[in-house]
Amino acid sequence: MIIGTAGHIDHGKTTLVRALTGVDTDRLPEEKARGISIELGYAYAPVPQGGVLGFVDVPGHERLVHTMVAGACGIDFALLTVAADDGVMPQTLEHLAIIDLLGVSAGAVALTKIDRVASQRTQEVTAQVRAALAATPLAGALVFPIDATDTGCPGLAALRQHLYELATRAPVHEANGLFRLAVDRVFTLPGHGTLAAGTVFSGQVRSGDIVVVMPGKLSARVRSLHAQSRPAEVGRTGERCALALTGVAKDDLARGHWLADPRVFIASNRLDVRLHFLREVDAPVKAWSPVHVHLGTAHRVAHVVPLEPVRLCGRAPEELPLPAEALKIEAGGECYVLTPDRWRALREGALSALARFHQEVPDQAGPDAGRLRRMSFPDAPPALWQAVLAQLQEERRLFARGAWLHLPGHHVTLSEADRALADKLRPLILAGRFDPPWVRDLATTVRDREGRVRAVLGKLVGQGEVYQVVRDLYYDRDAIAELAAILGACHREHGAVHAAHFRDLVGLGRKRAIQILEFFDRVGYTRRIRDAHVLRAQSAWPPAAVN
Ligand SMILES: Nc1nc2c(ncn2[C@@H]2O[C@H](COP(=O)(O)OP(=O)(O)OP(=O)(O)O)[C@@H](O)[C@H]2O)c(=O)[nH]1
Ligand SMILES: [Mg+2]
Repeated sequence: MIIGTAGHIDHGKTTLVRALTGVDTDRLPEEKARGISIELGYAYAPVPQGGVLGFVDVPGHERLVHTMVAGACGIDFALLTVAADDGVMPQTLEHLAIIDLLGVSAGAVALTKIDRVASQRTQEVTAQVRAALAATPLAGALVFPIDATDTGCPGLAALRQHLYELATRAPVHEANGLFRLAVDRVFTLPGHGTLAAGTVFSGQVRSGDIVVVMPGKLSARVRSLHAQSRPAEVGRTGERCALALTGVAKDDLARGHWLADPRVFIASNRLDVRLHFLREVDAPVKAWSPVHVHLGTAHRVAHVVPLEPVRLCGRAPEELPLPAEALKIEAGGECYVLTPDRWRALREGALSALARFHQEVPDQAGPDAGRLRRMSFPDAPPALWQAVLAQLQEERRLFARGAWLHLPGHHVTLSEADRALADKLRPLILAGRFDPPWVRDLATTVRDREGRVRAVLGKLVGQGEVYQVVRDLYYDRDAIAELAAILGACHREHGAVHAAHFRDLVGLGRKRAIQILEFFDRVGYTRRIRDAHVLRAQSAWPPAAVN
């Protein structure tokens, strides 16, 4: 679990982290001299039940809010620190708002410096803090009265125990998705070369992996890594990691860069965002208003171009002209506004990914729409992707055969020997109807190698003659059409299709019934909603390629 401090300057954040971990995170001579934090500080403490508490200590100075945001961007838990003498102060509220905007919904409050005030004041400030938290996701956070200079203070022991308990119960981050880490610190160590540290936002990284430095596209190899301050083979989502890199120098990297799987990012100087205004915001946001953008650990100055009227706390919306060249694409009930460059990049990207696919697997008819999207623009909204493919089809630069997309001129050819084998296989598969033989059994019957049977069936998939429901299990197109009709009728009668019902209708085992339903989801005929499958709007069999 990564815990980030938050709170007004001088309220005891660094002192508290030192009391909890034994580490003084104010390392710079300037920090020592001025008695304030300037840079982000990092400290770790083992949890007795296993695991590690990671702390990111942020500065409270009002001019260092950008540093605070960089530190807070990867945290799971906010430790809001309020000094009992001062009470709630401007950066208490500002940091709280930032935590809220970052979506951090877990936290606790350390009410420090209780040794300096009478107990009545402690109660007063507790009430102030409760009021400040009331409208935020931290409303239920526990408040721990603490003297952070006294390591034997009972409130400190209670806070530590609370953090241990939360850390052992904290949900494990899903480590799926492509790797990306927001760099917040770059340094060198003798014998290790350049090191970059930060929180892993998604995926995982191992030593030996190639990562790119974005923006910029420099490649680096991960020589070794530390996760949560310990040597590790793999670093996962939610962990703070330091990567020792070869192929880049210290000056190639800085806070604000991402280290990522080479497929994650396309650098851009434009960004679509949904603006959420804090209650206190009173400044009008107009076309081309300058703003500070904090994204991960990066901080940039940018201009806003509102794409719809901006509503500010009940005031009448202001109207905004779009740039003259902006394209409006209506798809799937949404309106997407794109620059012509972006639209062109989506179209050309689809075509070049398809060309690559044909080159790599010439024996296959082509990918389906979802796969092509994942290969080229995994983040593109499916509805927008549908519009891209529809236009390419209209222009006859892309064609669909069943669910498979292909470029003009691409077709899968069957040799005479392939066709002879196909003519033996198809009747066997057709005879199996809803429970056809597996590749292994087919190979035995026709006395040929499994690999060859698989290859020829793959080509028949491309011709739309058979469908692969799961690996090594192919259904004849007539059987699939029959199953699609049963599914359609069941959906019309009940409004949704459940596995148990479908199993009874087709007379198969539960596992196979589910495999067939998942096949129909995959090819876009149906869509899964919790444990039911529903027909997509205007679904017909065979499905249109664009889904
Ligand atoms: N008496 C007393 N002093 C405290 C307590 N907590 C912090 N201090 C003192 O308050 C001063 C500021 O503490 P820091 O921990 O540096 O405060 P900070 O919130 O990290 O400050 P910035 O990082 O600059 O925002 C130091 O002199 C601490 O010794 C406390 O609970 N009791
Ligand atoms: Mg500090």
